[in-house]
Amino acid sequence: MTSVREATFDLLRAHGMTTIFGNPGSTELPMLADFPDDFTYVLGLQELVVMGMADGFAQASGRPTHVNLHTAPGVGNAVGGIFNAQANKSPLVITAGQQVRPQITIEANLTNRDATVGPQPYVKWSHEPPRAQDVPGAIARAIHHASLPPRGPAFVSIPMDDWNVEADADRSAAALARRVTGRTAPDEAALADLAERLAGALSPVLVAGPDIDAAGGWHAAVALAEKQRLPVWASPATGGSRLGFPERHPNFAGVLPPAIGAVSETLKAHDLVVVVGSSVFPYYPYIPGPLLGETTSLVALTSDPGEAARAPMGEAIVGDVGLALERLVALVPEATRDAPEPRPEPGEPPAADPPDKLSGSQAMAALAEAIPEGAIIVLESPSCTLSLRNRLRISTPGSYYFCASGGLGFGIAAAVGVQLAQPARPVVCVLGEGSAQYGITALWSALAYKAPVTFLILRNDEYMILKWFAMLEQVSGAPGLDLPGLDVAAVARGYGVPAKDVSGREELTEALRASIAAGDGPRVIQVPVASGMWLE
Ligand SMILES: Cc1ncc(C[n+]2csc(CCOP(=O)(O)OP(=O)(O)O)c2C)c(N)n1
Repeated sequence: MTSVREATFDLLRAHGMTTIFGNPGSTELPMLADFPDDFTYVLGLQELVVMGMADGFAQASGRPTHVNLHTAPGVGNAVGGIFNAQANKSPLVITAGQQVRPQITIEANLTNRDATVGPQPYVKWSHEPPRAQDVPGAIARAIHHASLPPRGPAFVSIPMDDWNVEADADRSAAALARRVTGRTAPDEAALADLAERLAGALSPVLVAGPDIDAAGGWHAAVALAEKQRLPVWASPATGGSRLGFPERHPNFAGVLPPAIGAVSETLKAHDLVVVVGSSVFPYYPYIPGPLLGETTSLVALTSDPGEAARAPMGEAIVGDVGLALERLVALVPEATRDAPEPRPEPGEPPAADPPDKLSGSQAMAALAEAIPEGAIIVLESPSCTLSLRNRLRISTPGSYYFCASGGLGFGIAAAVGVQLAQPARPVVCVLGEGSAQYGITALWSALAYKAPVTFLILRNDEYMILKWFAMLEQVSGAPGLDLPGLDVAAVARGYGVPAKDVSGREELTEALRASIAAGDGPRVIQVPVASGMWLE
């Protein structure tokens, strides 16, 4: 007899999903019994970091990834991470344990009441199979939901007495054999019209978003910008989970500001804005203004019908952004307009005043000096986000991950997942000491699974970005914005992770170089930085 558990592992194996991220409880043990040798279980010590590790792994591998959570309290802890994974368009297949079927109606201990409601509305599909024999088919369906555009998490709740039931051989075999693809080409006539409008525009501009990277459209985006001589802005950093365009390219103009008024102001000199692979736009904070300049029109190319529908202005063409870009490159003529002026190189970083600590910009300059070609950055440092983008000018695909929802607790965990998916590439995770706390337990997983991530902690003793928001929102006297005495290096040592405190710029550069070169396990480098928002 084949059990539901065996049929499910066969299904996961057939989809190459042999790495499971989880935190187990009594309701998951029947699934984990006789765990197959060809599978790897990556233990996270709290469900938010389980989600973050799987999110990083899914994005950096490009594959659907299985997360196994404990029943209601585990799912509850994970909800912030599910929200993040949805914003990051991460294809996660989340399963959670549930009471045995005979005890759900009487609500025995650990019953996940209304199990499918908990993760809503942050999953694409939420289900508890009506029969044990439906478990493999339900997981297959979750894999397809998670993988189809827009990618995102799907959820299946599984009663713990289902795993040893005899599988329905026919249904399991049929589910295992199915393949579903969703790479759809956009409407040819709409693309041809856009190509014509691009060629005829006086001053068109491209806005490159994260889905270009996820869709493998990076080279086509470069080809389009070069052929049409387009200046290229990155979509606002707030929603920029990945980079859609090389930031050292001469056509690259910078990162769009995230507020309504500032976006339209920045783009107002252009008569045509083509947004690719981004929502229009991940606005935050609210700074009112016109959505676009009076003479500007906008066309968005997106694989996400939701993004197309909810944009407040402009037109949208739905389809795979990689295919759309390749087709547009073929359709547009070589432009004769002047190529855009390249951005100046970043200058000397501004110092702090008084200069008793490094400024965030100086810390980012040290990182830019130390970072080798091909390294991957995972970023969760709100006051240094723009400085990092400006100084590192990352120019290879798949080299930058940031949480598009703004939910903290992604950074450390995602860096571990990214490193496990990309073992040959150095990973550096840049964190504010406040952000680091939400996912701090992932340091244990980094060590346990020998993920040689360099964690750079920028210690400014505060929630700097919230002080900046307080200024913007004209809020004074808010409590809870200072973090005195928070020593992440000491906490890291408690998890067994080697940690070093540094202070000067050269010392920081050297420590980063040494840690990246060592490559034998995670290391933490902590540097005090002065208070401030570091933009350059
Ligand atoms: C889960 C979650 N809780 C709270 C917040 C609100 N929040 C946004 S930024 C921030 C502070 C980050 O502090 P730190 O990492 O030290 O960076 P800094 O702003 O000092 O650069 C907080 C608490 C959030 N974004 N996500």
